[in-house]
Amino acid sequence: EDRLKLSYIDRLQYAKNNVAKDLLSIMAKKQTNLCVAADLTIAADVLNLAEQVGPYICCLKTHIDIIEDFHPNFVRRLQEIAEMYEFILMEDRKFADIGKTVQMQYSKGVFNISSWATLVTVHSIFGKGVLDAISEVDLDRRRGVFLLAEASASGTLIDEKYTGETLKIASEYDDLIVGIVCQSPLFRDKPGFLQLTPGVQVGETEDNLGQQYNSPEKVIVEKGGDIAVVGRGITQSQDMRNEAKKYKDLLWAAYLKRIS
Ligand code: 5IU
Repeated sequence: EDRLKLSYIDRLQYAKNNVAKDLLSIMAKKQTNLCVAADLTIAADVLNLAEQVGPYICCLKTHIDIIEDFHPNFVRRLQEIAEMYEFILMEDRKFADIGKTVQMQYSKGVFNISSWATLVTVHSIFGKGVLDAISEVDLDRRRGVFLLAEASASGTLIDEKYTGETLKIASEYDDLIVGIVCQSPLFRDKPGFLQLTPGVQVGETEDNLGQQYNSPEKVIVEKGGDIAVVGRGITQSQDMRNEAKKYKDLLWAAYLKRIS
């Protein structure tokens, strides 16, 4: 089966990971394949963003280590908002170290990521040990990983071999892996995995620090994205709620076009 031609709801049966199933259900129910990157540095601003875009997203992606006034109450409130609007929290931590260190970075420290982030991102550069480490922490099987196989940055050092080997690892860990972060229609034969694609903005092609953008339509129809990540396209808007709705509608229309 070609995942690019299947509806999100029809892909539920192929997903092995519980969070992947939840995510696909939410996407179908709310009719959204939009993930907002909450790259703001003040806790109250992130909460405000979450409340405004909540109705239009399937996932909110955080970088918890950029918050200047972090407090455990902040993530508790974020969890409440996520529950209220039915979206999933993803910490874009991009874990990259030996398994033991990642295990501590995941479940210890000030941020205690495993206690609130249902999804996390992981680099494949250190191999399978990292995934074993996260699996050991995830005892109740309600957590998931997006594994990085490509990057949106110009001049990324990731090559085809790295991408291919990353996909092999993902297949071996399909109970933990929810999907792949990439920029092209990889793993078309694996409908149980979701493709998360950042680098999405209307009317921009790049920033001044190496980020490269594609349009919502291109990312979903041509590049194979199942979930598009939009950061500044929404966070820098005067009306974040309205902008999120616009992106949601564009991305959903592109998805309907792709599966038709
Ligand atoms: N992000 C990327 N590109 C990647 C990966 C992650 O942009 O290849 I992997 C993250 C970085 C940022 C968000 O949090 O996605 C994109 O934000 P903007 O839409 O503001 O560029």
